[in-house]
Amino acid sequence: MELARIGATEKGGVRRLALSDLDRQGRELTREWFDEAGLKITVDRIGNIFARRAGADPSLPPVVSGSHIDTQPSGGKFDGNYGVMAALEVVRTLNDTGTRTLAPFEIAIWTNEEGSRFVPVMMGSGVFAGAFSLEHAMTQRDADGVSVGEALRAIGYAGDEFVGGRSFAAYYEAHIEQGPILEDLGHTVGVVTGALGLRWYDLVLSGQDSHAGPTPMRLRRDALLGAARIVDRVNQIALTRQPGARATVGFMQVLPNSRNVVPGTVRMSVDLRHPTEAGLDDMEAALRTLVQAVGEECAVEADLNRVTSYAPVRFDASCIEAVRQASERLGYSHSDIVSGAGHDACYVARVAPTGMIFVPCEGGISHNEIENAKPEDLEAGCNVLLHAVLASAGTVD
Ligand code: HGY
Ligand code: MN
Ligand code: MN
Repeated sequence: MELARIGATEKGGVRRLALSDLDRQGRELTREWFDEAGLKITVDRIGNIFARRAGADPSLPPVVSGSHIDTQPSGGKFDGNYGVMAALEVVRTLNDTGTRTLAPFEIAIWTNEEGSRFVPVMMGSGVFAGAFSLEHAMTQRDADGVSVGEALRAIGYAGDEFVGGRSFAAYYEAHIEQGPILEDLGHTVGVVTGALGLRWYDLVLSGQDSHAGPTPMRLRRDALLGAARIVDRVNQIALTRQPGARATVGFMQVLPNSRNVVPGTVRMSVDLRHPTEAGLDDMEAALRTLVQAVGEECAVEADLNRVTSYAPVRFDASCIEAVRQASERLGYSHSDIVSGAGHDACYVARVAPTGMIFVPCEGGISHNEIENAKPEDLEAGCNVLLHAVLASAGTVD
């Protein structure tokens, strides 16, 4: 709740865009808490923060847990932030109980998970896992033309540490489900087995600006008409591939955006998700076909570019089992679940045994300022995280 005050919005949400000064303030506040907990902090070149608690055997690879503190423009208090706070709660509990783990334990805060201000999504964890290069990430620009490198330096988080190149004994991420499944089942814990694959596209439709009055309908090259047809047909791509497929147009710029000008240009996003790679290929083929058809129907040029993607993810069997065992031992109702959302865990899974713990959120609503979760569910997630971490890190008397 204290962290949620940084970037707090009127409606009780949080707007703390990646690499903004609010992100800096959030990083500073969590570092204060990490310092109080006696953790040793390092920052890598893409701004990922790692806060280390010593283990009895410092030579062992650490068990790591964390998430992100950057939010959507109209985000909630819990998306990402909960996972970082849960990892901090694990450290505080280990400190309070004087528990020594055999392996070191680290909290991770990953840079720019949301991919809203800067594409690609899950940027810090993606560089760490080698999904794309540091240079590729650093040169990406936001809508105002500010680069990741400039923004990182402006907030003082262009760290010294090399990005990645080290493995973890295990990585666990606690996160709200951001969908309705656990709440509908009345279950407290989601044992996350994997995540949908994702493909993001930028689409530019180029027609011709013209006067809304004298221009005959037959002569128009209306980019917004094309965009409207594409939005509907993108939706159909998912509706005809249920239950696994998801398709969304979330971003659109209409130019010149004047009520009496036929719009000549539209810039828009397309977000496709599916549980299988073959499913994503099929959806992408359908997208390319429909964009081509609409271009012809509306006499507009269509420039479609895939800007980021990752394959469907399967988490590590031993991490999944550790989460399930902990839920059983603690007496929490639980069910296996595949994540519809992307998470830093999706990239970390490429370089370390990885698992996730979901807890319900109210009405399954997220990426919305009203996002909410019950303290008892958040506590349950922390408890499962603590026991999964102990199972992987081992303890010494
Ligand atoms: O897009 C996602 O799934 C995540 O919220 N970044
Ligand atoms: Mn998230
Ligand atoms: Mn999110």
